[in-house]
Amino acid sequence: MSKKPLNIGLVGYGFMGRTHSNAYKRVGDFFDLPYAPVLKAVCGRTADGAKAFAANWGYESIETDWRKLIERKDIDAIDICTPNNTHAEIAIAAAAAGKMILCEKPLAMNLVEGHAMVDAVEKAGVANTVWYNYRRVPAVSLAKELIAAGRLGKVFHYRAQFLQDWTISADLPQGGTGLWRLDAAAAGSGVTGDLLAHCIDTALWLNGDIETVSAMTETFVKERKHSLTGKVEPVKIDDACAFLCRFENGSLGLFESTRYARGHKALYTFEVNGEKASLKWDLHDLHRLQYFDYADDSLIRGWKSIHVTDGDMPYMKHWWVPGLQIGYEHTFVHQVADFLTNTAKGAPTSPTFRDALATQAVCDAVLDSADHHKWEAVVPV
Ligand code: SOE
Repeated sequence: MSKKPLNIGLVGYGFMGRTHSNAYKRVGDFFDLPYAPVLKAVCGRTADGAKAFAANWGYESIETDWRKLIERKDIDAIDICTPNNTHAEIAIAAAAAGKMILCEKPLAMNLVEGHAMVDAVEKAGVANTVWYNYRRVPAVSLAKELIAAGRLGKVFHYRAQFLQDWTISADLPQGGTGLWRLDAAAAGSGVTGDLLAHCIDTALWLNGDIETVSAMTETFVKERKHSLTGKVEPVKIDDACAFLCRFENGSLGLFESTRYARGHKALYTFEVNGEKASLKWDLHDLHRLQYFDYADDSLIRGWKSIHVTDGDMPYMKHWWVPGLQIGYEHTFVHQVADFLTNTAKGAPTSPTFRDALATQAVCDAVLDSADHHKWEAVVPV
């Protein structure tokens, strides 16, 4: 297939800038695609930092003002990897300039901003996607196929957790590079927007819409020094959040996330229980899907551990040989592969901004519920 260059302009170059850059570089080696991504420019606030990143990852040029990047005629797609409080402004300007947009999660700081972003990309008619990468773990994509094929039957329960422990120390400052996730002004929320958003995105994809939620949140460390101001300031993010919910299909949901689960670095797990079968997945063992089928002969009925590496399993024919697994970074490669394939056909790549707005609506309802101590309806989007 002849490949058209697709010039990428990356805004922000932290952890996510690295995962995305790696994906653009590797995708063409493993997938036969209509476009070849070109690392055209990286934009960061300091020229030295952007230059060092560009040299390391092979970007051709740098910018220190994202507006200049968006104005450039030689940029086709803007990839937003900046803190959450900048997503809306950058995305809306990029859409107005006719650029394709790949935006880090969560879509926005809140539903109001999210709506403005969806309006902007839909009005401009530009290709858009949000990097909820865990959908594209092959085992998670397999879970989607099994549920969509009706193998679980009626779903009764959906359960998810995302546990971390990196903010337990009260000495950890808030704000600034690397620590903006603790600063409500930059992040919007704590674990709800950062971690539960992943769980919610997967849940909506696998199990459909959520109608109502009842949540509680806690901020365990009430004040932290702010890295930028040097002052001790109140902490306004949620350090932990748990919520119950009802899905439109009648199933009950139970979600929990915290950055205070000592011993857990990034333990994302989910389980779905249906009338005919159940499945569960664990990020620490991401290439396996656990599956229980009640139709099995009763003498050998039990949980199967499916090693998701065969060529007929989602995405796996592009990689090694059956039995050899892939990892976290490949989820981003898969998203780029899908984005380029779909975009060439004029088809959307889920989660689109509109899909991600539905996750935003649940996050907003969760935070409102925790504030008001009552059940909240999720605003349909
Ligand atoms: C937070 O520590 C974090 O990096 C999230 O921001 C990511 O979205 C998640 O995938 C891993 O944890």
